[in-house]
Amino acid sequence: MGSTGREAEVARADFPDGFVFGVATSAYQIEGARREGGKGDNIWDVFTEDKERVLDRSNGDIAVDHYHRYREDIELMASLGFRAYRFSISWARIFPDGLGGKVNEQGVAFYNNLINFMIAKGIEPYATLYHWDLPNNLQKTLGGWISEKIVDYFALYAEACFANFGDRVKRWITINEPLQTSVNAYGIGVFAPGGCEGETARCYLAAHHQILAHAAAVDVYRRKFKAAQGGEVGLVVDCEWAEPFSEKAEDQIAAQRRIDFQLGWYLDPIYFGDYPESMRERVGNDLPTFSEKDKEFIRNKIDFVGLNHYTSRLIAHHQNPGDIYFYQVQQVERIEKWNTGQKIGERAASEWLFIVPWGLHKLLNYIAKKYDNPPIYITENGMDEEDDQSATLEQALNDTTRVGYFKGYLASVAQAIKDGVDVRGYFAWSFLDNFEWAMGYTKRFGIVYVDYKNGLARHPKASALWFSHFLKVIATVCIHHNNHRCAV
Ligand code: PNW
Repeated sequence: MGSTGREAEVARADFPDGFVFGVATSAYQIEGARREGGKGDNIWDVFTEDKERVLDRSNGDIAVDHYHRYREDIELMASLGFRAYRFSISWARIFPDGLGGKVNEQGVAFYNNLINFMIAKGIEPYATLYHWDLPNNLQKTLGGWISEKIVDYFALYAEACFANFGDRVKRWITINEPLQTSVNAYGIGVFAPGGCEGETARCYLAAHHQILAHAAAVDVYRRKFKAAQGGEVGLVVDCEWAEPFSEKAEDQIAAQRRIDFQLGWYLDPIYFGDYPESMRERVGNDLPTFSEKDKEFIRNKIDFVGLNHYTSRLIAHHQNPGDIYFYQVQQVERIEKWNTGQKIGERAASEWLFIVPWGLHKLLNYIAKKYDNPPIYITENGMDEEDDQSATLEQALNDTTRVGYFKGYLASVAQAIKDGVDVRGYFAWSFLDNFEWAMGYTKRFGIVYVDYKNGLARHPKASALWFSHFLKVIATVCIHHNNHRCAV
């Protein structure tokens, strides 16, 4: 413990044959083409019109222009050796006003082209239905995720996607990181649509309706599509590992509570039928209740857990932490240094992101134990560097810290698999540098560099080449041994 894990060596052969390696992105962060193809505005389009919302006053109007460059992007992905791609569908391209009346055929055509091209290049599509880009009309007319009506609109949208793309897409993700939408979008308001601090109950309502919407989408899939299409539907949750700051019982309990407030908030209702007891105790009446019918409905409506994991924190009990409401109510303090003064890990560019590979190993074991070893896909894992305007291209491509990050975290995944955790795939975040939400283009999470000053040209970073080598070494070995089972 305490080691950065950067020395860890890891090989493709440490993972089972069928293990999936891919890259991930999301629509608003890469597509651009805000007003093309009949797309309606979404909440990020509108939120970013207020320049103060984003650090560099930017937006995703053009982003990295993936809408027009998807062929080049998929070709690069395939040439690097990735065999899976997690992308998201922009709701407002399918239903521009979100109401689910008539599908926008141009939007369907775009994703058909994208999916067909992917498959032609040997890349399996993993599609996310909601990665934070709610049709603005649903925000304006209903209040978005605050309204229970959103559940029906989401189910209509999900159904349209299953009907149009489900013959080729076999892995679906309903919602990306409901926690971020609840806390950062509807609670604190640093993400679209922007909430207002103080209206504390909003985040619990947004969470509640996301859980119901997820279940409604899975229900539609199971009733109408599963038999013919044979795919699977999961939910993507994000969770930092919470390492107790000390041996003290109160810190041990606080760390458990911290995980309840990230992961249990979403997975406990689905696996066990209700919110964690630790949340009920602290949040009280602000936490909505599930009716018996709801409980029955949401129970086990999940085929796999998608886990987005970036970092870990030391957690101590604190009676009254001077923090935002959401942490105050948890009575936890999030700490970055051990009591020896040593940092939990090297920091990436984002102020919340410390490099702690061993945290993923612990978190995977935690999930397996708590939820009876469900199939898990790591749907995002990665780190960012600052957009350094003074760096040469050569310097910018030499992302050795990220190579170390991937080695350490992949070794941690391999370890968890050896422990018996049912991890089936891993997706690096992100394929491309992109619009990093409230941080705009100031942070670069890509394994492929995007040259914002030179026509958005793509250049693989050292980490992309490292990954490519990692993925291809096994192919060479297999061909050499004429072993068809592991040929890629
Ligand atoms: C994820 N945090 O969000 C998202 O799914 C991506 O769209 C995003 O680009 C990526 O992580 C990197 O930020 C998170 O503050 C945003 O702990 C913030 C946090 C976690 C995840």
